[in-house]
Amino acid sequence: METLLQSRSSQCIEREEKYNAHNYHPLPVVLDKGKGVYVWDVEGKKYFDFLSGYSAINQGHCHPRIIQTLVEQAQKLTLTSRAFHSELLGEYAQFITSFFGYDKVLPMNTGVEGVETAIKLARKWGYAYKGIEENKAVIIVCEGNFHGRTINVISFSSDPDSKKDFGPFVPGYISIEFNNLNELAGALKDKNVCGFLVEPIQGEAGVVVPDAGYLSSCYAMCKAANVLFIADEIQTGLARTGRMLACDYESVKPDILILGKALSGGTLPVSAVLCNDEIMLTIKPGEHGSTYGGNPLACKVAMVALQVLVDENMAENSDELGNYFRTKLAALQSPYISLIRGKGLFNAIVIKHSHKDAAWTLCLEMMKNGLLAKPTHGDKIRFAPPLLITKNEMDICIEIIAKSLAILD
Ligand code: IF1
Repeated sequence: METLLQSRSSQCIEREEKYNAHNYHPLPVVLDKGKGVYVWDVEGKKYFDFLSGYSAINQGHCHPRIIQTLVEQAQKLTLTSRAFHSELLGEYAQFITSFFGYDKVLPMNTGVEGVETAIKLARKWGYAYKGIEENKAVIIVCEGNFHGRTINVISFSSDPDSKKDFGPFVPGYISIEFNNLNELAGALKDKNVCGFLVEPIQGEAGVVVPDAGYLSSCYAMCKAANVLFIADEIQTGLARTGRMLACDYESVKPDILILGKALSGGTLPVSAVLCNDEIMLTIKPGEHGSTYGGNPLACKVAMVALQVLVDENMAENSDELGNYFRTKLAALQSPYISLIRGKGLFNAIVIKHSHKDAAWTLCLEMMKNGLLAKPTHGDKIRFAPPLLITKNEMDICIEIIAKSLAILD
């Protein structure tokens, strides 16, 4: 029976291989259901989800309040386009701008659309308020960044896999080392610089946490150079790192804040760019937009997704359980874990082993033992469960990780 049942997963994988692009290399697990911190595969096997849709499912799979809101609104009005007003857009815009303390929001859909929008706003602002010569605006970015996969955004990626053979690329970016204030100081000397775009913690690079004080120093240096500090909190934001925003750890208020992923609780693509009027009003009617941006369904869902984070104290839980997780993981004293790093429930380990695919092997073993996580950039494994995980559940997960490490012996 087990063999027969297993064929269902392999049939699903075969069909996907045949008809779907091969732009990912997923773990060999086929998911069918999700609830809270758990997912089930097509054979009914249960797993802890330690990826959370790359931090899009901070509120947990199929959160009841979010799903109820989604279903109710979906039966009323889903899309008007921005050719007409919808009552929900104004309600949402007021809600989210007051939630984060900005004058205005520009609603988009995917995270990379949010990043593109922020880049457009920074350039517009640079020409209008900094007197930068037209088509000369420059934005400083960090090596190791991940901000999405459009041609413009991969133009400033330092990851060869993200950009090889996708050229030609878009000019107007200076790349500096992340967590290096001297390099930022040097780049800020360029009078054509209008913005500094940074992830407060670099996610895809393997949850790279900068030195304490780095963000606040960057912010101060940008202010002194009349340059916009642009925070990509698409992955680090929305309680993932133990604060509502990772920038909150240093009381930095970005000039432009970019949100995505968990802004919908993992139900549909919703992103948002927040800033004050001087910057936001540089974009005039007809100069930017998207078919689905600010649609009523997204507005309604995003408000409840944000409210759930607050009502269920998810930032506090992320902070507490994140510390607990790193402490318990370190206590294993595994010879195969050379580094544990992260903030809140945004963590990663670096695997030390003679086999180059050891991280993948460990992830396959954890999958067999009921926990789903995936390597990033070869030797790092990201651990990012939904933020409602309990201490008891975390204890079970630590045991699964400890037991699975034996595969590397
Ligand atoms: C993939 C990881 C990658 C992001 C930050 C913008 C975006 C992302 C900080 C773009 C998206 C996703 C994309 C997905 C895998 C995942 C990811 F870092 F989260 F692990 F790729 F690096 N800024 N991250 O993390 O948002 O347009 O995707 O909504 O492309 O493989 P998006």
